[in-house]
Formats: sequence, C-alpha cells, structure tokens
Amino acid sequence: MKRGILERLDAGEVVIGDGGYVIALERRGYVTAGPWTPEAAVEHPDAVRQLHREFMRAGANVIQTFTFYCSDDKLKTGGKVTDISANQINEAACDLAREIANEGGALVAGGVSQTPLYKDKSSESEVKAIFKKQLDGFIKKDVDFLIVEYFEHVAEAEWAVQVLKTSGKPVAATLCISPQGDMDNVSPGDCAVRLVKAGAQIVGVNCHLDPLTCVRTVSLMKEGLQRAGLKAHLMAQPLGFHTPECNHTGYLSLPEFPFALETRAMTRWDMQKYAREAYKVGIRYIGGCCGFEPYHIRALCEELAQERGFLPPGSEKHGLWGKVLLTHPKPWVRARANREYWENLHPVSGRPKCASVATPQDGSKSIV
Ligand code: CBH
Ligand code: ZN
Repeated sequence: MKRGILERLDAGEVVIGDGGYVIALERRGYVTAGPWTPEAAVEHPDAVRQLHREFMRAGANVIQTFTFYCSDDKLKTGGKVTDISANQINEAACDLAREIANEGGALVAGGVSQTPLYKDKSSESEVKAIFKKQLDGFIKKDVDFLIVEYFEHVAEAEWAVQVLKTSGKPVAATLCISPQGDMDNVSPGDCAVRLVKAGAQIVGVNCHLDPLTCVRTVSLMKEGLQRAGLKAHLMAQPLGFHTPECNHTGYLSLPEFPFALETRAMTRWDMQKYAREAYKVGIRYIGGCCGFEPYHIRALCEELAQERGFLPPGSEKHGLWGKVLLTHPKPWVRARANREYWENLHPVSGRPKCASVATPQDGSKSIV
C-alpha cells in the first residue's frame, strides 16, 4: 500500500513536490498566456503526461493534477479560452496525474486555486460552491490528498480549506504571499494560524517570489504557529526565478513577466541552496512553482540525497557536483568537475545592458 502524505511527513520524511505546469506548458505551446487555464489536460494530454513524467523521474513524490484556475467562472473570463467544461478538464487532469503517479509510486494531489468570483465580492456560499464542484471531481477520481494553492487572500483560502476538509482527505494550503503578508495585510504568522484552524494539516507558500524569500515567509508562518501553540507541517513551492526586488504582488509586477523571465532563471545550484535552507528551517514538503523545470526538482533531490537515502534517476548523467565532466576532452572544462567551482560561480547574463534588478510595475504603492 502506498503511504499517504501525512504518514510520510509525520515520520519526518522529506516530500519532494513537482514543478510549474502552466508556465512550462505555455513555453512549449500548449497553454494560453494570460488566462493560464489547464484545458491542455483535454486538448494535449500527451504534453501534460510528459511533464508529469519528467517531474516524477526527477524525483517528485507528488504529482499535482493539472487543474490550476480550473473553475467555470475562471474559464469564462478573459475571452473564454475553451468550450470544455471545468468538470471535464478536472476529471481528465486527475486521470493523467493518476496514470503517471502510478508508474512511480507518487501521490496524486488535487489542486484548487483562487477564483475570480472572490475578487468580484461574491458571497461565501457562491465561492464555496466553486470549490465544492472541484472537490466532487477529486473525490470521484479518488486523489490522495488536496492542495489549496495560489491564494492572495487568506480569507478565501480559509473557505477553500473548509470545503476541501469535508472530504476527510489531508489538506495542504499554500498562499502566494510575501514576508509582508497577504493582500489584506494579514501577517504570514496569522495566515498560518487561520489556515490550520480552518483545517489544513500542511501550510506554506507557493509561487510569486523566489525560493529564499518564500523560505523566509514560511519561517514567519512557523513562528506564528508556535506562538499560537499550533502544529502543522510546512511546505514551500516557490518560483524558479530570482525576484529580489519584488514586493507583495510578486513576479506579476516584473517588466519581464511572463515572456522574458529567462535571465532570472535559477540554476540547479541555486536550487540546492534553496533545498538546504528550506530543510534547515523545518520545511519538509519542498517543491516548486512557475519556472521550476524537472532538472530543478532533480537538484532538490540531489541536495537532500543524504536525508532521503537515494538519488533520482538522471543524476548519474552529470554526477555529484558535475563529476561526470571529468570525461570532457577540454582540460578547462574538466576543471569544473567539483563543488567549489559551481558553488562559487556567479553566472553572468551575457547581456551588456542587463541590470540586476528592475522597477516593479504593480501600479500600487509598495507596502514594504
Ligand atoms: O501550473 C502550476 O504549476 C500550478 N500548480 C501553479 C500555477 S501558479 C500560476 C500563476 C499565474 C499567474 C497569473 O494569474 O497571471
Ligand atoms: Zn506559480
């Protein structure tokens, strides 16, 4: 029998999440930029399968259903990207995730995200009905656990947690917030307390900001829980991009979002630092969001190989800290086959006019 998410975390194990789907699949030509909805689960199932498979091969223990923004209200906004119903997409996405997860003993997590309805100031019952509809699909397809992800307002995430927990399945909740807190200025510590009180067993952050910033936010959540005498597992699924200048609106405010983020991409060595820092502060569910490609997930697994007791397949292709480069014909490349080299490297952009930070364009005053 496959062990569940809580069994693994309660035993103190590291659980590695998967990476970003909408951004990766947009780049590959399967997702529409802007709406970022997951109709590709029906339209291009092989593209979704392939990305699931690569994340799992890189070492992910969890495959998230490709159901981001998959509610009927969201599918209707922004020029109606598809005629396929949210239900149909959700169910197809569950089948794809299950098919691939079963190839490698991974867990399937059904994901729900924030709704346009909430921003339109719809009532609690209307917003909750959206989550309930998604949940019904997840129960029908028997996902292993549930993830509430990408919520800017803890108040909406609480509603999602309250609905999902009625299933009896474990619930993880990650907000896309900064160390300053959510969009209503609720601090990370208070957000965590509210999510746990709503019924989440795992709490943390996802998307919007770079890994080390997200680790800081999750640490603040942890402190809040400690102050309140509450316990929960901690989770981080940050961006795979460097965003040092961003404030609470995250990478959406960067001039490069979403089509020119490449210069900000994290390297595999950056990811190893992230995995270590996350581990040090007690985060045990460690994954990624937008910008995380399979090799980034592999890097997390490599950094935590000692703790987990194994390396993911594919690691042997480069070896520990690039050891396989010793086979290179050029002596100066062979000289890079070690940790010191990669750990101390400051990669350049190759663009003479490339500045290190930009001015965020979020149209509002920073709350920092
Ligand atoms: O696709 C995924 O990996 C999901 N698990 C999370 C997506 S976070 C996407 C952010 C979209 C931003 C926007 O609304 O512009
Ligand atoms: Zn994201």
